[in-house]
Amino acid sequence: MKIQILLTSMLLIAISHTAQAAPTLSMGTSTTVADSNSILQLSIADTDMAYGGFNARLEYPSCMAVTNVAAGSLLGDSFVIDSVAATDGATTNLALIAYSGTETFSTDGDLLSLTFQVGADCATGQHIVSFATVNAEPLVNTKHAISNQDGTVSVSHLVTNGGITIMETDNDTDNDGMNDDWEILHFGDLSHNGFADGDRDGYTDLQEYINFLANELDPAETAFDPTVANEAGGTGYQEPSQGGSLWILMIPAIQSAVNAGQ
Ligand SMILES: [Ca+2]
Ligand SMILES: [Ca+2]
Ligand SMILES: [Ca+2]
Repeated sequence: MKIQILLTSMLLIAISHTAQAAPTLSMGTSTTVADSNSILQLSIADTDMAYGGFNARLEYPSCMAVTNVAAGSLLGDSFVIDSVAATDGATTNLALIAYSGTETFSTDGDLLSLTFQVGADCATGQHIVSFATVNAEPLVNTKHAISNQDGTVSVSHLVTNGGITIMETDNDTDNDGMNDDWEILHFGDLSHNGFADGDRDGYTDLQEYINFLANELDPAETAFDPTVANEAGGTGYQEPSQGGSLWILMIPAIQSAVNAGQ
């Protein structure tokens, strides 16, 4: 009942629309394996004013469940966050609301961090996490809404869907310890052997994969990605060689060895 009262009181504002520039609510994406946890961020971009709250109803396959909804970096302590899930056949709906009578958010960034439990029965492939496109209630906007600073006006906005891609397990044809789907996702092919550190962040590609598999975040709370520099200090971190990439040091040595063998 609590969520319905909140939704009704907050979302009546969504009936009116204004000509404000359009911020965008976006669901993040992730890649994981079945029977694991995966975190997606609900973020906002193209902000140009102060906002007092928002609601959204997300839809995703019922083989996944949201087990935690936490405030993102944009929401201060006074924000009330509430959610309720309902499963309808093969799809689950999650109604979310976050508002504060005193604080606002006014810059681009993360609003909520959602932990998805990906069931062992989830098929491999892409699973869309989408914003609802129809109202569940005739009198209020249950799809999604963003309010202005004092909650009196609903702001025109856009939404971008996200999703979770579930990789096949036991899919490592080149026997380098890294799932082939994960390699192709990040590198485009299977040419990497795990020892390189292409993003020069102190974690080898294999270590990035292991940390990713363990749902581990780096010290900046960012997911591991072999193409994006992660914060130093996480599991497996090793100070990168001074003067730049290990590759820069190794390639001349490899080249000279090749030449010597010719
Ligand atoms: Ca592989
Ligand atoms: Ca790296
Ligand atoms: Ca990285």
